[in-house]
Amino acid sequence: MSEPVLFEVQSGVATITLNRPDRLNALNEDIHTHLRAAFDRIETDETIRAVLLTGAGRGFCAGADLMQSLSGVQATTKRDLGATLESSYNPLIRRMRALPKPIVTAINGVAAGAGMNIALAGDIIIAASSATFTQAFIRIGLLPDAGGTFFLPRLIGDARARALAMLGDTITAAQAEQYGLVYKVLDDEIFHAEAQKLAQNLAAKPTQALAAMKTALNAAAANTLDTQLDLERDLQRKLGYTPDFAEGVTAFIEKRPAKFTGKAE
Ligand code: T3D
Repeated sequence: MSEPVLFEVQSGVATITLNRPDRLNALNEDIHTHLRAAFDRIETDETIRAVLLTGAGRGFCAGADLMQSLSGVQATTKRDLGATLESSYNPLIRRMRALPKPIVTAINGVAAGAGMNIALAGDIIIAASSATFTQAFIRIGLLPDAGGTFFLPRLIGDARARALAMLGDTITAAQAEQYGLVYKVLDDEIFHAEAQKLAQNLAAKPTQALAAMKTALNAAAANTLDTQLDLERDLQRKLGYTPDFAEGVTAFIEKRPAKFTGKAE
């Protein structure tokens, strides 16, 4: 049987590929277990400086596996979905946002339900031209979870967020780009190669600065301007002592490309 999650590290990039293509990479406990292991490694391996999360086959991820986790006996008994979110989805979203390394979510195909919201938890979201997005929850009587009600209005505004969530409409990659849901749409033929290139570009950047950006941008959602200015000051103070700041300035003066190590000291 093939692994439900493929994990590969190359040139500072950890590539995670959800790998249940016949189920459009729907999430079951096995996938969550493998994702936890992947993030354990990413968090501790200093050679990993960027993450690429994508899917195998024609789907990115179709959300929770409705056949396995909500079928048969379980569907007829009352089930605590909050417990599933607490044990699997919420820790994943929290880890992705808190990870001090950039995450590219590369949406190669359909992204539905929690699959779409995991996509939105990435730092840079790119989509193949054939990708589609749907907040499928309403079709099964649920609300968007895995951070959907947080990410959607912030990315595309309240009006569109409410409509997508309440109607469960499917939007194309082009619409997602127009709404500001994704950074860029790329042709299917070049998508995987371009996604790798983007992740490798990030892996060669000053990692501490990227980590500080994540901290600041995550905090901005809840902070006042005063608090945010203080946070920027504190983070910039730390960055000023990193070897990558010294290297960046030296390279600028010497008119050569900078070679960043990503190290804190
Ligand atoms: O505890 C908890 O689990 C709570 C957490 C909830 C979080 C959630 O994510 S709830 C939302 C769950 N997801 C959905 O409701 C989406 C269900 N899927 C669909 O609506 C459609 O499949 C898609 C719109 C995603 C794609 O449609 P289409 O026409 O391109 O493909 P398809 O033919 O429907 O699917 C292809 C196969 O994948 C098919 O299997 P088959 O017939 O070829 O054997 C289909 O059953 C399977 N599949 C698709 N989505 C799921 C799935 N199998 C299990 N779970 C799925 N979510």
